[in-house]
Amino acid sequence: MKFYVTTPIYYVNDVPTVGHAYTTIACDTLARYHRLRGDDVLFTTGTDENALKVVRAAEVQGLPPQAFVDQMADRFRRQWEELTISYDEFIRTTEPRQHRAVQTFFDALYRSGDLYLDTYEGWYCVSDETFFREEELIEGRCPNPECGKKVEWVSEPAHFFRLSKYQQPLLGYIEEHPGFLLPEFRKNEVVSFISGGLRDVCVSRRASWGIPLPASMPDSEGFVVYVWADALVNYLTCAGYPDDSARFEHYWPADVHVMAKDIFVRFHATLWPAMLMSVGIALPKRVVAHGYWTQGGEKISKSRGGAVPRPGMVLDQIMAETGCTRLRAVDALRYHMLREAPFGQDGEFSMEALLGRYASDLANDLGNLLHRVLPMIARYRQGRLPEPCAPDPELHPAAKRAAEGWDRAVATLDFRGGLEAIWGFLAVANRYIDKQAPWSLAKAGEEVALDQVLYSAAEAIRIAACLVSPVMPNTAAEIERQLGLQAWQREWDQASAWGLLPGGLAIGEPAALFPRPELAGIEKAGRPTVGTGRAAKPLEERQMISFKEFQKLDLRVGEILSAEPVAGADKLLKLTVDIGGEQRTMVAGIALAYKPEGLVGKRVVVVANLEPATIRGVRSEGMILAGWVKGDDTSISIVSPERPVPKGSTVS
Ligand code: ME8
Repeated sequence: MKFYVTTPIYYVNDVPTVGHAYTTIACDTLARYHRLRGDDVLFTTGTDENALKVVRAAEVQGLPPQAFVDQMADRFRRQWEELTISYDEFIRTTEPRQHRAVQTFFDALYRSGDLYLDTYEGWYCVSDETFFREEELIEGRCPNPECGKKVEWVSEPAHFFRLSKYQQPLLGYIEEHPGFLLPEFRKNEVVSFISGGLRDVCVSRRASWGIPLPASMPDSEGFVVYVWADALVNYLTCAGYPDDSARFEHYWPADVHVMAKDIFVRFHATLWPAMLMSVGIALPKRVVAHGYWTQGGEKISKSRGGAVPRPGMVLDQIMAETGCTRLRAVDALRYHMLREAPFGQDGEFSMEALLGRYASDLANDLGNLLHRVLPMIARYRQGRLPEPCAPDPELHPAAKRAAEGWDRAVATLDFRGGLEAIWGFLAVANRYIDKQAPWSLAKAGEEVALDQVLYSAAEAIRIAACLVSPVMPNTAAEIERQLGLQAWQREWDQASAWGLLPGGLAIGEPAALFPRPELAGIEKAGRPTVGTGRAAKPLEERQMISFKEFQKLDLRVGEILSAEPVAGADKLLKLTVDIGGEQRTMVAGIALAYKPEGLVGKRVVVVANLEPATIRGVRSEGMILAGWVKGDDTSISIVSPERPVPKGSTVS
């Protein structure tokens, strides 16, 4: 099976943001997954360099356009390498192969009778590189809500493409191919856009920077191809068009074009399929639009002023906050972005949420699995894996469910759903270790059972590495190294298989996978590490309370009976706590440090006589105590009695 996946080719007027990184990471994940399945993958990305806004950006920098685009394309390439993007082709639209492809394509458009010369009179938004009619403008500006920039009047001879001719063929095609456009609600936008009437579009400009119209076309002198009509053809060029027809026949049509909603309706779901219909080339199998990454509700964009989150900055911050390596930070960013936003919807980008996921999902769920099991193999079995045992009746089916869950979810690019399925397996694996308590088996001298549990737990780790590898390739390789699997040939089927680890395998050198800040001993200015506590002020500076005042506090031991997220609040959990014959609802800001399911049954210390308050519509009747580094919600650690005491016991 072949699998051809594309990112948009990005404008090089500025360096990439986390928004560009997201599309590229999503496509990389698809490419890696399909390679693991043994598919022949073509994964392409690149840069869109023939735009007017690129020429203007070069002018601002005082550079000739070619020197400017060379420099910027290089920055994109380096950025993708840093994020371990495994592209097969990086195309630049200034390359000769793109010139040949675009000219061949335009020649074919002309021969199909769909190009004609006329005069364009209307508006052009340079930022969006889009032509607009007077009635489309909003208060005389670009109607795109994320742009709203001033538009320029254009009155010049231009070539038009007969888009209007394709209104019915496009609607028919969309109806007959239900999987062509995703998600469904965006497909409806496309249908209403096309049904609203299509006008012929201008596809050439009088300019010197860009790809000249083919000389074979009459009246081509002095014209270059409109940047969008040029850029879309990159998808054909990367597959071998027009020079390598065997390669082109093999890879085309693309299996999926991925992009954000900004360039979906007008360009990828309307203009592109219509142009392909015109020249008689098959349409891509699937065109998919995801939502925007926002900050403060506004789209993160290169042209927006202020601090725009760039991938490099984000990696620096993850490393500074956690003490992890750069490759681990790369994987944390990749994981967070795919897990956070439901595909198709907008997602708010926040470092706080990213670090929360780092602590709970990566350091706790994934990292702990490894760090609990490998030291026990070292300690109880001198670092050598016991012999393979029969498939564990809990772990093996759970692994299969996770792999199938990912397969199903990823077919519709539901990365979040796919990762939830995988994290379901990690929860089963962690529970397995709790339940089997290998440390107790060791104490009791139950050697056969201990062998079985250690082997099964190691298999669970091997499977986890395989499952997470499309999203976190660097972490998967590091887990395998720590297991002792150097140069392991990973395949997707191995996630559902059992017993692949050879008995007697010598496990590798352990190292913290996702170190936690408190372990890395990171000291922030004015911010002590967790555990060392805030430096105490001299006694006389502190506000003192009398013993009598202290006695007013009704502190009691409680047990958490249930925990669930509070809708619309990232940090809050709604808890039901039994404080000794009485059940209370409490809202606690601990969601970045604890998962609801891990809290049930936990003993906590509660302020039982705190005035009730309504938080996000939930009445909270008390407060649970926790230690934390002020300002760092991921550092929260609940106060729990050191030894079992009955619920309702007084704390004083
Ligand atoms: O449109 N959220 O290039 P471009 C999500 N050259 N995705 C985002 C994003 C955000 N805040 N910001 C950028 C172009 N993206 C054309 C494409 S293709 C034939 C030509 C991603 O540099 C997303 O994939 O403006 C979006 O569609 C793309 O970058 C736009 O990149």
